[in-house]
Amino acid sequence: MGPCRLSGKKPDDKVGVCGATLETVVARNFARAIASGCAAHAAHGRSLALALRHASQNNDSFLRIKDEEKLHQVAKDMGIKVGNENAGLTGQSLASEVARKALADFGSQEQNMTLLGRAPQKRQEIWQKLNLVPRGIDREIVETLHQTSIGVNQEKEHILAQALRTSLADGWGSSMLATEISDILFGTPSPRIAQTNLGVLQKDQVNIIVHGHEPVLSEAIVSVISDNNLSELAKSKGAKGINLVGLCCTSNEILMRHGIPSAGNILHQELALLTGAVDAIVVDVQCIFQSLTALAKNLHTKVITTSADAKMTDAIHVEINNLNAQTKAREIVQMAIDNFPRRKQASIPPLTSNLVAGFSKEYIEYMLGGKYRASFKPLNDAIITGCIQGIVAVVGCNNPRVVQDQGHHTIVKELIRNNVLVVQTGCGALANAKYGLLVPEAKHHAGPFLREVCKAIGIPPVLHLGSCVDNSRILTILTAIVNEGGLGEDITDLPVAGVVPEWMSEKALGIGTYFAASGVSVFFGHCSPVEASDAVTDIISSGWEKKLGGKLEFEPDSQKIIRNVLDHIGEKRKALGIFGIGPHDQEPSEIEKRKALRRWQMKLRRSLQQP
Ligand code: MSK
Repeated sequence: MGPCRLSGKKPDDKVGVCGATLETVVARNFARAIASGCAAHAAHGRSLALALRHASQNNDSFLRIKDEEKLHQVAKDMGIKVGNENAGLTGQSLASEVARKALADFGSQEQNMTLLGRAPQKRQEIWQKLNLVPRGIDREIVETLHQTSIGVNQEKEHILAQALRTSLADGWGSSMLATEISDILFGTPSPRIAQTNLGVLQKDQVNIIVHGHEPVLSEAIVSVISDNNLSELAKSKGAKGINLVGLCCTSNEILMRHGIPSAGNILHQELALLTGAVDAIVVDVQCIFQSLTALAKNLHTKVITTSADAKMTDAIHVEINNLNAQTKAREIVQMAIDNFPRRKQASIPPLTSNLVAGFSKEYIEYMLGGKYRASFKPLNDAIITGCIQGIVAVVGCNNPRVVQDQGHHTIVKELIRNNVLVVQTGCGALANAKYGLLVPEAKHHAGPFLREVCKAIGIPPVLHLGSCVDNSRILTILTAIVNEGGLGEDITDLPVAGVVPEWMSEKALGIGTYFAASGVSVFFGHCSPVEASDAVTDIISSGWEKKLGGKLEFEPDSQKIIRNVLDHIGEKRKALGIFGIGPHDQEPSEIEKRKALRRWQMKLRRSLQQP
């Protein structure tokens, strides 16, 4: 009995000791992985909701309301009365009510969650009709774990429907809450120029890496790092200063809000330590390799854990909470400074690339129309005229089963060459940042249409949208495009797709599934977690596509993924009846291209002239 994997057993008539069929076991394991991924985002979202509550109750906390406008928007979307009229709430009391409602979303048992109402009306109706509306974040995760335990839910479609429900509680629930509350507390991102790759480490400075996911730790360190006393202490130990850098998704958080350099994505964590130049690596939760402490034994590097949820054998534990964050952050920086004289040989590869990080839905609206005419119209017009063929989110991890960053780079380069605007989050964003695709100058890699759009607006062809919880920004952007009009009535009508070339984490499966449930088709690379069962593979691809408009496909060949994505975009454009119909290899003529471009430029000018 167990673990229920039935590995190597095919065809589907093989069963486990309890009679569980291969397809039931595969569906259960897939649903469990999704629940686990969603639980990671749930813990992240909850910790930010608690941070917001703390900020609303403690005037002297380092946690403050930094973006009032975002607070008001989120409050309105949660159905809270804002402002002084009609007993509306403002300031601390408003923040407190938003925190209360956010926390209630986790514990809710039967009500719909607060931010689900942001989705297009048609999408909400599909969820209602298919009985996929999540009842509460924690409840759906618990339900999935219960239903997939021995002898409970045995019908593959029913198990997979529960996986969809759970993923929706993540995308439109915990991840969205994490993103929105991070913006409220630390500021909504706007583009910043920064650097990435191992060359951001400095030979003559105290190097501190922050690694993990939740922004409270990194923001606490950022808030103390320029303290004069700490700089003086560093100088007294022979260092020229203190160099704070990020890694993995924590890096995305501080890149997009402070422009703090990034040492790279997940597979750089051991490499960074191997330079011998890291005086402390400070971690919280998720994607942190257990190998770090074993590696650090051969070096002078201190590995410091900070989360009550995660300890590592042989690491130093300095627990950070909302009350003590700044004091403990100062202690951690001092430990790194004290460690600097113990540094022996350091060898830092001279590799850095510039990137522009920090495009949010709010900034995209602003960049397309200015403060008074903020709008998605020019973007919709660019899609309608064919200047932008579609939008593809290329997201997710690195995986040592494949060459690091190769999948991300190959796919993104080909998509932008085909005039597809790419948005990236997480480790994928850092992969292409290293290749120099996240700067406006990268427009020369883009097709002629997209290049002109990038030139007119002054953006890179690949937009950095944040960390892995910030995939929820993509949901709000797609909803804004639908609401702007001209491209159908639902997310699934849009010429968009998701790609996860080097997926590894269960979180990536959760994210892909909430996109499919929201109507977006998602193409995963390298291997399939459900390949043992053709029946399950069919349900999550053609089965979900019929019901939801979105599907999951697993394809190891990057070239095939590119073709599938471009064909998918072509089909969506055809269904909308807009210019640029047809497969990607049928290039429009030069005259058609020039006409389309002129049409879009005129529309852009007109929309900028409107009062
Ligand atoms: S860190 S989940 S490896 S994107 Fe968010 Fe990167 Fe994947 Fe971890």
